[in-house]
Amino acid sequence: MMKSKSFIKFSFIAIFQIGLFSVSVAQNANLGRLSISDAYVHETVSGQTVVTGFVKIKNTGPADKLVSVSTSAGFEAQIHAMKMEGNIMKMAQIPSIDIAANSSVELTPDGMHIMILGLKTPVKTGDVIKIKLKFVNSGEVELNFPVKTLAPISGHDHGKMKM
Ligand SMILES: [Cu+2]
Repeated sequence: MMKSKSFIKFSFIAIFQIGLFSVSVAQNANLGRLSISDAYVHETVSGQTVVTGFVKIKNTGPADKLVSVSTSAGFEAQIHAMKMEGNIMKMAQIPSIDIAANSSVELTPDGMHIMILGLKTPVKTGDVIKIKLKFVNSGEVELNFPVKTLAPISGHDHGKMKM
């Protein structure tokens, strides 16, 4: 009896640690001729079940294409772009992101981004979400997307400075 109980306990701890502290996934990756860097997601606010992810992709090889994103952190991950509808900026799902030969593509808050829908638990600064990126030519890689706070960190937002 004692043996099986402690076995269950150890199994539980092992699974728990794999989920939280896996170090096999990096924040930057080289995948074929692609170098992927600066991955992050925005911190969620209370009640928010979507989160946006951003990353830089530098291609020193032939043309490639980001064809899918996936994560176990939410029910679904999509590739999104911003587009103007009248005077309103709206986001819409797009099927893929072209990465031209010898070029760089940056996913940014005002441009193309990764959108995770149905986030299972809220995330805050210090947390990490794993997102898998799949490219048509270079294959796939899973990256750590650390959570960054939404507040501006540069000194350019003078509106929020106390005078
Ligand atoms: Cu979006």
